[in-house]
Amino acid sequence: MEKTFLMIKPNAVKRHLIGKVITKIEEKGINIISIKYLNVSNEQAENHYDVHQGKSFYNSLIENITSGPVVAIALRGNDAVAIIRTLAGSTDPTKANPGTIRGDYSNDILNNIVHTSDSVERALYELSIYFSEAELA
Ligand code: FUP
Repeated sequence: MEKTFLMIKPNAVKRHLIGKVITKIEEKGINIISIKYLNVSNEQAENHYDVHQGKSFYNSLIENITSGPVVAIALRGNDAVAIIRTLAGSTDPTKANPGTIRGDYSNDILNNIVHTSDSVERALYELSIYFSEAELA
């Protein structure tokens, strides 16, 4: 069993898409082990997007993710990291397939509905930014 991390971003929360995103996850058979509605602090945002520091879109990313409440979700399942990446769809809205979260709900690379971890190691790191060990047991 793998753990992974998914965040429903502020723009998607404002658009009332929480239920639709969670429905796709549940219908796929990946289990929620912990879930939080929260405002991301600047420190959490900087840790979350550490790999993008220095890139042209870094400041927009930080501003975006701290612009309103998000839903942070810890998930577990067989091959959960890859399955949730595929369910999220391509980062590029012109390539995200219909049926995926981004394919169905996003036409904008920045307001792309969800963040998902891209490896098992990265998932554990990102989960630790938003959840305590006890919350992930
Ligand atoms: P993903 O793992 O699919 O969320 O995508 P990346 O890690 O490549 O990008 C992280 C975030 O940066 C994405 F949510 C969108 C944003 N981004 C841009 O705004 N512009 C770009 O050119 C690339 C990424």
